[in-house]
Amino acid sequence: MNTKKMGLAIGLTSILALAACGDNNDGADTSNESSGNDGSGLNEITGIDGGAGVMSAAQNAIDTYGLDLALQASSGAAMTEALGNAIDNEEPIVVTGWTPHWMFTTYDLKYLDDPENVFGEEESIHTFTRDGLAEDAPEANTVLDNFYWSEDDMGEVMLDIQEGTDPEEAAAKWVESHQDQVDEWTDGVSEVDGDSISLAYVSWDSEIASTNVVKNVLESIGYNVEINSMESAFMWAGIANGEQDAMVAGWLPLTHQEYFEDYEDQVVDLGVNFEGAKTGLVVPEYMDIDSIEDLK
Ligand code: PBE
Repeated sequence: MNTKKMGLAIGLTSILALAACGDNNDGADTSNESSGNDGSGLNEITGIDGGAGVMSAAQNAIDTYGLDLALQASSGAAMTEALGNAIDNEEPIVVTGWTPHWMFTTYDLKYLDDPENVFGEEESIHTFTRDGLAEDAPEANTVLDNFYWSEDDMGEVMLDIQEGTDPEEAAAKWVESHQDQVDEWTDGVSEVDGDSISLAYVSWDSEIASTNVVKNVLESIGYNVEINSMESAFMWAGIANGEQDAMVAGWLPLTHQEYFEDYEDQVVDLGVNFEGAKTGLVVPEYMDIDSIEDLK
């Protein structure tokens, strides 16, 4: 109720502001839908799945900056498709984005400045296991603990998948061409004989890449690995209640802060597998705005 009223009030304010602009504009009647890429024709932020941390952060941004924009939930795939279509037509668009992501390689994009720091600073991606995995599957636990890679590494797998390679195959290709690095993850680990292990993940492009690589490496030491795609809330709950063995998709300190606080005592944090991750509102370079404040 309150947010709606506030939205209406902000909507009216911007109409009044536009009217005022018009007066000073030598009579030029520029519709706010037309020309230019200053974001004035936008009425929504193109989001991803509702359970993603970047979606709560985007809603926070709308509230904090008083934006008259609706947050549209969809999926990672639908978001990148909308982004690609907008770019083909040089239309304005703002999406919930994150790094690492192939979209920054494929398109000219920029993060909007976030002076209120709603999206936080750089983050790390952590590996988590269920309680007891270290005792039940020490070999897998060691590999999971050792798993660590860079933005270039993940980028290679992500881009390959984006260009049409099957995720399992892209992961296998990467493992094959980075055998030295993978050998460090499996160093001193003995082989197992078809033991089962499950990895939970969410179908975000970054996590499709990392989860498939870890699956490949665990298979190479004899595990029978099942990867299970689900919503973030189920991923965290699954590790906490022991239904899932592990995941490599915990974004901290901010993006998954709420999930982490809920399950901190029921999960095992094996530490960082990726540094320099980031989330924020992302727009094409051709847009004439630089800050979230410019979306007002
Ligand atoms: N992401 C990608 C996730 C974490 C990984 C940024 C979309 C999220 O927002 O929860």
